[in-house]
Amino acid sequence: MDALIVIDVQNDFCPGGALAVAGGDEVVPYINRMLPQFPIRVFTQDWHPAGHSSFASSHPGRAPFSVLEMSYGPQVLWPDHCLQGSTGAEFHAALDRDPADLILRKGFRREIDSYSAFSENDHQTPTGLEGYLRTRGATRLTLVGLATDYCVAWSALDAVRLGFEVEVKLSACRAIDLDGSLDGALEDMRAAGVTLS
Ligand code: VGL
Ligand code: ZN
Repeated sequence: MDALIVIDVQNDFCPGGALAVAGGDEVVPYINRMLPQFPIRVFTQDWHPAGHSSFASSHPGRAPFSVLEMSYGPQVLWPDHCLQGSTGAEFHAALDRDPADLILRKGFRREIDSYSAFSENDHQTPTGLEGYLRTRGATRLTLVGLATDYCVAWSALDAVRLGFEVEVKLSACRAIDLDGSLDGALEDMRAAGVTLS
């Protein structure tokens, strides 16, 4: 069975948001049209507490978009974004949210980031999404949303590792593209067996 996974289509990743992705809002009409075609629909929501360790503001002297070595590996430090309960954390107003079967929040632990919808950035702590999708009978996943080179790519790579058949619809994704991160992510996804369409 097919599932559509809509990654982080939230105000802060759209133009005017705290971590705006160029053209982020352009994916919305495309995703709205795709939703009715899938029997299983999951939305993810980046959902950080104040003082989250992925925020540059939590590390005095550190600039946004610099990289800090954490216990679990290198972590990009971001501008404050997707604060729990904030307008920036809400889904884009034009995104049809009623069709969502499950809304999965991630990145809610202060000390660790979670790009992937399946596991936190230590690649060990599960979010529970694998169990949800398996018990619903999902075998094939289509991923769309923001951002191509971070949360979409990390989710796609985890999904392949977990044995799902994975397609990323690039026309319904937009990238942050920090220092070649988009090319790197596309290459990693291709090498892992993700279908890019
Ligand atoms: C994301 C950076 C920080 C994403 C989330 O949704 O791709 N990127 N938090
Ligand atoms: Zn985040």
